[in-house]
Amino acid sequence: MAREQTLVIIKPDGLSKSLTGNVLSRLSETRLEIAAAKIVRVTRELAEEHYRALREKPFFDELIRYIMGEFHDRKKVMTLVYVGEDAIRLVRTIAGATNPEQADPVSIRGAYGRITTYGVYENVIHASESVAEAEREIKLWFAPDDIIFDLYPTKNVQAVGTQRIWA
Ligand code: 3AN
Repeated sequence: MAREQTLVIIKPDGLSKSLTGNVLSRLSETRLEIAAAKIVRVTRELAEEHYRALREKPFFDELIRYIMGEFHDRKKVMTLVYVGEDAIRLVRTIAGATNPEQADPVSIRGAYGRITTYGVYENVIHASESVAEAEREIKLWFAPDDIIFDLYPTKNVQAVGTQRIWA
């Protein structure tokens, strides 16, 4: 088994239902290590890039609005990187199947997910599905310095333009 990393997103329904603690407790059963964590306000650009493989799906627009928090009072998500042996499979097993009605009732999605009357799967968390997708997603959501390990090669570039710092 290989040491892997995987991206987890606690989606707006998870935050709105105050499930963050429960979800993190369930994920800690994996014994994986958290290497990065942050709260993010999701822009349309970020959402569309994250779900670009689903662009042609009939539920794409609703999915984008869901991850942006437009259906919830919490317009934010919590994003984490978990690292360790077999990380992708371990997290996806605890997450459960994509459809919350078909997910193992003991899984996170089975216990806390729902299908809304407008047909969106509100399934509480996202978990990367492969090594390649994990790399793409982690690089999309995190900068190298947000993560405590050097997971992928980096390069130094000269900063250009203005930067906002604490006053
Ligand atoms: P997973 O998140 O399990 O890898 P994907 O990547 O196929 O599944 O789907 C991404 C997200 O799109 C799901 N988490 C869910 O919110 C939504 N979704 C997937 N399939 C459907 C569907 N048939 N109807 C409505 N929403 C869906």
